[in-house]
Amino acid sequence: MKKLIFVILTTIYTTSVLANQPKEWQLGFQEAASQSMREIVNFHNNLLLPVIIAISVFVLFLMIYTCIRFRASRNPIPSKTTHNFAVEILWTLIPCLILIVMAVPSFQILYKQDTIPKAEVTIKAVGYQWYWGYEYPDENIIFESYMIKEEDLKENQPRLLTVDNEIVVPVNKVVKVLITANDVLHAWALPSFGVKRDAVPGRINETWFKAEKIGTYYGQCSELCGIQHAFMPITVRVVSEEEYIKWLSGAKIKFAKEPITENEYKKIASK
Ligand SMILES: [Cu+2]
Repeated sequence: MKKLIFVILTTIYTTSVLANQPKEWQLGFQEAASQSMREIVNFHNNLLLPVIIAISVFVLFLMIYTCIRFRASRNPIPSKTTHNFAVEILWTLIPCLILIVMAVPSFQILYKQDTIPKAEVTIKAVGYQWYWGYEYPDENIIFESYMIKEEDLKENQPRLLTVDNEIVVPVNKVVKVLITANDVLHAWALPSFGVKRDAVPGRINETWFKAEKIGTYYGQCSELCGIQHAFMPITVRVVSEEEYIKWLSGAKIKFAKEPITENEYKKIASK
């Protein structure tokens, strides 16, 4: 009994502390933290799920009905019908109509995600075997982001998802992400933002998100890219505008891409 209470308590506790990462025994999506993820979740919950359940129940009913009604003892002389015009038209038309009904909202969401609003922060993510490299092209910032090994994790840092240098972005700002790779195919994916794009060597893909809540969000490389595919997580820390500016001034010195002059250093440090 004590053990059971402990398990229930730890489940509730971890749920409230780590809100934006996969949870044990999780069903469904991670909590949405952007408008586009909310739309994806609505589409799934209010349209896809009912359609899937209705079709499954209907097919199950047909199978059970056929097994009982047309079993050998009840129906000794089977029908030899091979064609039925009306039924064939129906079982072609109805699935087509269902697909069209699903396609309309689905395309709406897809095209909305594809149109990138004016970006307030731009980040370039480069996939390497096996870590992510990030650049803030407008801020002269470049750094690498490696997973922290299990034995080095601190308290509350999730296993296989925590990195040494995370991306920091301001809350409620449009962040454009330019995605590419340096060696093989990778994919930059963040479930809470509803974002997933392939990282292709020699090509730049674009995506965007606007995080609505302050917090830490976790994602992973989502393209089988080699032996350490599972060990190149993505961590995004969403912070307030002031905190972001503070982080920027530190990062501009720590992660400077082009060497900065003494004057520039003083200017950044004074902020
Ligand atoms: Cu990868």
